Amino acid sequence: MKFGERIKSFFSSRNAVSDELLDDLCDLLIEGDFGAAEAYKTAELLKERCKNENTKELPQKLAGLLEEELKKVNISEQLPDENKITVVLLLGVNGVGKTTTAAKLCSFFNTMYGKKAILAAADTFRAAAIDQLKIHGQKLDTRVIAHKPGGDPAAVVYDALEAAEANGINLVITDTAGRMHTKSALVEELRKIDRVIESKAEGARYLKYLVLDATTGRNAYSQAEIFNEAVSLDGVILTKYDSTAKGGVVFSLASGLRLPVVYVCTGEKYTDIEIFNPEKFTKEFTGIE
Ligand SMILES: Nc1nc2c(ncn2[C@@H]2O[C@H](COP(=O)(O)OP(=O)(O)OP(=O)(O)O)[C@@H](O)[C@H]2O)c(=O)[nH]1
Ligand SMILES: [Mg+2]
Repeated sequence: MKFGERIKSFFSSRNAVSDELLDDLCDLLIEGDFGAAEAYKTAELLKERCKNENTKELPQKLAGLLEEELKKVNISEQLPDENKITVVLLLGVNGVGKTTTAAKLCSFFNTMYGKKAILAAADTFRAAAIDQLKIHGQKLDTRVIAHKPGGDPAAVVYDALEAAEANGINLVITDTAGRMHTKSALVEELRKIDRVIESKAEGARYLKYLVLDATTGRNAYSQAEIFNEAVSLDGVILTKYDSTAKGGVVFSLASGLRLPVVYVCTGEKYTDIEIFNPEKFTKEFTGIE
């Protein structure tokens, strides 16, 4: 059952607003991957906004509250810029979908904005990762800049920026190695990539996105906390939202870390990516048609 169905049937089985209802709602939100503090805050706000005892309006009111929270984190500055180079750096733990997302973004920008990209294979850790990106590059008719396995990821990014400049391409999408949050190595490597981008593509629209697997629930929030502290993220790309993912973590990312979800991926095809839509997402989460 989709989580929205759960919220919907929760409200339809209750007929009066009470403290008990709000407590139960709090528990349900936590089950839906909310953090305890946000679930409590949401239930409290909902209580304040309930002027009468009628439960009919509750789903809409809850959706309104949640949507407001999401709209506090703005993504208008996150789309590729016409006048300057855009560099997208994809980060995250193993297997969340970084490489697939790099290819999807490449295809998305091309379809939506007619933009050609260069893909940078800065996951030099696994030999297969380089080939995986090259195959995407062939399918998408997109150039992939790669070095040998074990090479310096920052050098790959440097070469990708050079190639972009030389070919008049103003979009570079960078895949990176999956890593658990072993902080020091992560910070060191990313700092080096950062320095390269900042000196080589001065004034670029530089977007650091954490790729999060929606099915990992609250664990996704901990990953965001750690990566954000280490490298100050611009946003999140939520993958695998096509399966049993509940999605409540998206609201915590917004209210707890002020991090917007920028794209949502719902499958393995290149077209299974869209710009995050707070209204649509909230409706799905709360089961409102
Ligand atoms: N259903 C579904 N599968 C996805 C999605 N995104 C990626 N995948 C699958 O998840 C698996 C891992 O994807 P990758 O792109 O290789 O993940 P990665 O983060 O690059 O992995 P590492 O490089 O090993 O860290 C693949 O089988 C993808 O097809 C998605 O949005 N939905
Ligand atoms: Mg990968």
